[in-house]
Amino acid sequence: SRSTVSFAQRGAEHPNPLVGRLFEIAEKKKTNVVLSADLTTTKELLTIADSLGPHIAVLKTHIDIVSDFGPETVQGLIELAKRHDFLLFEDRKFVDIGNTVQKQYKGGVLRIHEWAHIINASILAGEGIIQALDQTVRDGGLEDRGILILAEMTSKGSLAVGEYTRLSVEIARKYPKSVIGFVSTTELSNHSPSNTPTEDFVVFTTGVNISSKGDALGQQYQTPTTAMAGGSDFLIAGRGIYGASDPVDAVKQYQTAGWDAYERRVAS
Ligand code: 5BU
Repeated sequence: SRSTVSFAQRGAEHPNPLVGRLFEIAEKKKTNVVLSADLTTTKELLTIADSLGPHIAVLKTHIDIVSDFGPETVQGLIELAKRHDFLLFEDRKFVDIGNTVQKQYKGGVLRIHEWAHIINASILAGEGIIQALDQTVRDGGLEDRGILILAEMTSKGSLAVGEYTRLSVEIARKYPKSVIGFVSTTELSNHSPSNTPTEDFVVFTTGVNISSKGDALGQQYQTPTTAMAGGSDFLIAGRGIYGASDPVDAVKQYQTAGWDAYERRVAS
């Protein structure tokens, strides 16, 4: 299993430079927190990104919920990502046929490919979607771009289970240049380094909250500690952090809980 290997070592050994950078940021800042910044105005989004930036490795957006989205939104995110050294992850959940997702990824009003280091996609439509996004990643002229496959979801009654999850891994293996890992609750593939030295998928886990078990709309939570014990590498948390009365204090709690669990795991 790769989950007991240090981020520093995994980053150094990883063939994908974006993953190298991700692990480097995590080690440098001692954080594996991904802030799910589900704020709905540019000002709120940039304000929270600025104040919590020092404590996170990645900022996850739903850019289509920003009511006054414009060039300043993207410019602001890019500047803050540089200033505080975090990556940008647009949680767009691409799901359509290959030809359509290429246009949604590169073009439109959102131009996601220009600014988001990480995107995610579902394999509901079959392998063609990953093939299409992989093509854009490789031919797009930007080096640091990666895809996460949505292998599981945290909402109640999710259909992304069993065979679906297994096929997510199978497809991921075919696109090593662009697919960097999964959104899932566990380490789905644990080939030992001697087996396949290049296989090391990064696990991003949503549904993380220290003080709540879920919401009224089907979200189901676990804590940073249980997520890390289950094989997660990066913890995605939204309302538990930005919705707290003191978000800076909250993000520090998630940072400490996540990093302590990581260090225990690597030491074990
Ligand atoms: P929360 O406030 O921590 O519940 O926000 C969770 C975020 O992660 C939110 O942006 C969701 O859209 C996203 N999410 C999720 O909750 N569950 C999943 O399985 C996936 C994404 Br994939």
